[in-house]
Amino acid sequence: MHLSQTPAIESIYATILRRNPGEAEFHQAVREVLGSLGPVLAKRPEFAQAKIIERICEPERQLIFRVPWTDDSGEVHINRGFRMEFNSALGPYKGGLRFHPSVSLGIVKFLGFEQVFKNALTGMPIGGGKGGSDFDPKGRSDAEVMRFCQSFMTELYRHLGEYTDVPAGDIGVGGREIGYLFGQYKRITNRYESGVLTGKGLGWGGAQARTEATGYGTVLFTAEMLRHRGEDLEGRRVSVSGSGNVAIYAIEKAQQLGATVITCSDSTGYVLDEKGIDLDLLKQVKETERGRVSHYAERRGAHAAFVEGASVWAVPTDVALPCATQNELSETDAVALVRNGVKAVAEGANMPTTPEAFRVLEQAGIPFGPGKAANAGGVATSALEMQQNASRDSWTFAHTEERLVEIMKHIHDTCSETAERYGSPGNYVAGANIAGFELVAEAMVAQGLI
Ligand code: NDP
Ligand code: 2IT
Repeated sequence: MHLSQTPAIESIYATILRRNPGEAEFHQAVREVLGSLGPVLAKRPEFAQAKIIERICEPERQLIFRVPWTDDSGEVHINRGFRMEFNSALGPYKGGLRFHPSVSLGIVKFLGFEQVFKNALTGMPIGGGKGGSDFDPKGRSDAEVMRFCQSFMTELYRHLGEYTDVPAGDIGVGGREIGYLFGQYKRITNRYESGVLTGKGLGWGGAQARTEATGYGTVLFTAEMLRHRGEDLEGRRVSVSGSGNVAIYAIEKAQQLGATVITCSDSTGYVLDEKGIDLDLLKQVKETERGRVSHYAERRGAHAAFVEGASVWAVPTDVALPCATQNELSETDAVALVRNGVKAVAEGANMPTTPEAFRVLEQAGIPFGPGKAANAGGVATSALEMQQNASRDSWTFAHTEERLVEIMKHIHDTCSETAERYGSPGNYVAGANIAGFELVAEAMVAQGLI
């Protein structure tokens, strides 16, 4: 399969495959970006001369470490910790931590790679990084999660700093985990360095609207895509996958904009709620009780049905927002969405759409917001949290949300104008990849051989 018509890029990609064996998700993420870069190299030979693509695909630093901890019965467990410090041309490494049994080197590398371009698109001074562990927090007590976080930070702290590397949450890492991680960092370093982590509690350095920002931003991006076609979300049926941080606040913003959100899901199946998701109940089940979406359906009664083990994308909908995890929207799903008349798709999760599914949507002319643009509101608001921490200030929810709205519009317009400038009008994937790449590449060229 040809990446683009550029043999030079084919050869770079072949080398990346050889040097990163078995890292399927990383290969997929690299292939998608490199597939957009042929026209950039043609226009800007200085990037090829400086071997920017080869350098940008190689993380600046890769950390892998042992995380020993004891469970409540005293049994010893050993997990693996990762931090991918991918690129610092635009600012300190910035990106979340994921705690999930599937976390591996290839997953963290793909997430770190995506983060580099996403963070550039925000226009904020943040480089790209990502980390995590194959630790599974599901079913663990608060005390177990705390001991794990303390052990994880006992190794990671030496690599962090508000000017060096600033983690945040991702799958399996929310406010509780950030609290335990921050406490241990402060204890080891004897510094109240607020800006070393984002997603903190509102009473101790966290930013208003950070919890909401990824989901809100995804819907704001979707609304912008629709607006450019003379449409909006009012009265639309929206399908969301996942039921975690991103999904919950995507549902909230879509409802605020007049849509009816009919689905949510977790790894066991999906809920179909034709009257529209009852968000208070979903928050109670997921955020307070850490329960499953099947519990939501049981409590919602006749309005909602829980469908076990099936794909949420089989449900007819106007707008699809995948907000769970990578490769959750397959080619078959995309065919079903198109057949059922979907009008827009935007990725709240990172790389939830397979390349084959994207091709189906592209051929059908469906506006498609790639994760590195559509879900960038989370990390952008993390950068706003860092800004508030640096100035020892704290902004109101309304002010922070206003900034988020401006940022998402800026990202949308940057992608749209860049796609147009490089001959792919309406192609947000090309626009996001090229605009993110140009910003990082220009900084790398200016900073010498780094
Ligand atoms: P949460 O842990 O809060 O929620 C994750 C949700 O996705 C859960 O409903 C979970 O179901 C589901 N899920 C996770 N793994 C799988 C899997 N292998 N198969 C099926 N379902 C799965 O995470 P977030 O909401 O924070 O993250 C969701 C996505 O958004 C991720 O791709 C993340 O990288 C991305 N993202 C997150 C940002 C943030 O600020 N948090 C910012 C930008 C992107 P279950 O409980 O059954 O596992
Ligand atoms: O994928 C992402 O952008 C995140 N998990 C959020 C990163 C951050 O630093 O806020």
